[in-house]
Amino acid sequence: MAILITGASAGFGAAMSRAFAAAGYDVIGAARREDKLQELAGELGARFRPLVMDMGKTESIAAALQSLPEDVEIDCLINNAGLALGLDSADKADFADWETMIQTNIVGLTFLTRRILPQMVARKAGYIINIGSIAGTYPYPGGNVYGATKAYVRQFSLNLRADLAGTGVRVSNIEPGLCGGTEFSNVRFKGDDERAAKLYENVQFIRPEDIADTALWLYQRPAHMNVNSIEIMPVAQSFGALPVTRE
Ligand code: 8X3
Repeated sequence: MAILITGASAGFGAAMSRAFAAAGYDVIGAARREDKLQELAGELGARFRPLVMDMGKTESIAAALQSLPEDVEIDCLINNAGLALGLDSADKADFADWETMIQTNIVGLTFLTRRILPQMVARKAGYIINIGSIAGTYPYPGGNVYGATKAYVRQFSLNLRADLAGTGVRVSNIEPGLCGGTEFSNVRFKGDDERAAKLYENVQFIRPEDIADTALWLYQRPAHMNVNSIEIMPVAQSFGALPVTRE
């Protein structure tokens, strides 16, 4: 039995790989960057199997799965790979960025889930843990397509539960808010590391280890218990009033 974690080369994915391996589980860590995966393999040893996979390309996902030994059973799929690109308003955003987010956050996640589910249903056990976002629930300026992809992940998670009734397969959506210590904002701001760093200045943000703890806690709940969704913010982040435009 193994835990398949996408986006394992950094951030939440690397932290979850560490947490699950430390808890004694075999981890298959999937990502594009083989050198990063090999580094993690060097650190985690035999419990960690690197799997080179580009979540933005369904052919790459299919080929990576094909390369796994036939007897590998995946008991938990953690759909962590995903990205935000840009924070421009919808009339100015780069459509290619939108396509990339849709391809990775929606199409890749959906394709991989569809490929893994039959073996879980056949075993009448398994767990899909999706990494959504508070952006899937709360709109914010510039969140446009990123938030929409995460709203998809939220509803897909809930609808999976409807389809999987009676199979014993569990589904949870973890919805993090402001998290530091990942490449998320460096990717979003396309290498403008100063802008990314500003977001986390003087804030006690959520850390990848917090999300990893949560994923492990979910996985270790008894088989009869399903947490549908879990929304996590730093104490420093809360809600604002809805803006009103006055004439
Ligand atoms: C990450 C949280 O608030 O940057 O998904 O969209 S946020």
